[in-house]
Amino acid sequence: MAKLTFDATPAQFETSLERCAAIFIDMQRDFLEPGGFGESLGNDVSRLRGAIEPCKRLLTGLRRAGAFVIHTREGHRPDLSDAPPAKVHRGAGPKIGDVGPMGRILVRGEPGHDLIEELHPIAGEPVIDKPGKGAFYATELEPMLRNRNIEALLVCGVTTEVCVHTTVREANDRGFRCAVVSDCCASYFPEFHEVALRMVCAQGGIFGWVTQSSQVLDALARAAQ
Ligand code: TIU
Repeated sequence: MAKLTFDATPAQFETSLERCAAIFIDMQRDFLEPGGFGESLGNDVSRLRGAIEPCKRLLTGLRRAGAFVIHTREGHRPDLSDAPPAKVHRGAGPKIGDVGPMGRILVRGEPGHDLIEELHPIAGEPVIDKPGKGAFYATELEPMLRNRNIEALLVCGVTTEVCVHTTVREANDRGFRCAVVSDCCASYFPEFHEVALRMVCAQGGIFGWVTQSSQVLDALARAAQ
C-alpha cells in the first residue's frame, strides 16, 4: 500500500492511495454559472469560482498518482418524478424544471446540469447522479466505495455548507473518514464556508478533518514515488 499522509486539522490524516477516493461534489454549470439553479435561489454564482483552479490542480495530481476520482451531480429526471414537491416549490425565483438560459433547471441531460468544462471527468472516473444534497442518499455511491475497499474520502466541491457538509455527515455515519479540502470548496456565503469547515473539525474532528490542496498534492507526490 502507498501511504498517503498529510497535515490537517485537528490532526494528521493518514490513509493509503489504494483505500482513499477523491469526490468532487456538484461542480456543475447549474451552480457555478449564471442562469442555473444556484442563481434561481438568489445567489451570486461568481462566489464559487475561486474553487475551480485549486480543484483543477488537485485533479491533475490525483490523476497523476492514479487515485480513484468520483464526480457527483445534483439533478432530477426530466419528469421530476424523483424531485420532492417540497424541494421544487421552494424559493421565489424560477423553479427546478423551468426553462432557463442553460436549459431546464437542475434536470439531468440539460446543459446546466453538466459538470463545468474545466473539471470534466475522464475515462474511469464515475459520475454519480444524486437527487438530494448528500451524495449517499438514493445513489450507488456506498456500494461503489465498499466494492473497492475505500475507507477515506478527500472531499471537494460546492457548496461547503450544503452538499459538501451533507455528504461528509452521511459518509461519517457510514464509517468513512473524510478530509475536506478547504480551498477546493466554496459557498455563496463566505461566512458559511468558514463556519462549515470549523464544524467539520471541531470537537476533535466530529465529522472529519480539514486540509488544503497543497498538503494533499505534496502527499500524492510522495505516495506515487
Ligand atoms: N444552494 C446551495 O448552496 N447548494 C445546493 O443547493 N446544492 C449544492 O450544494 N450542491
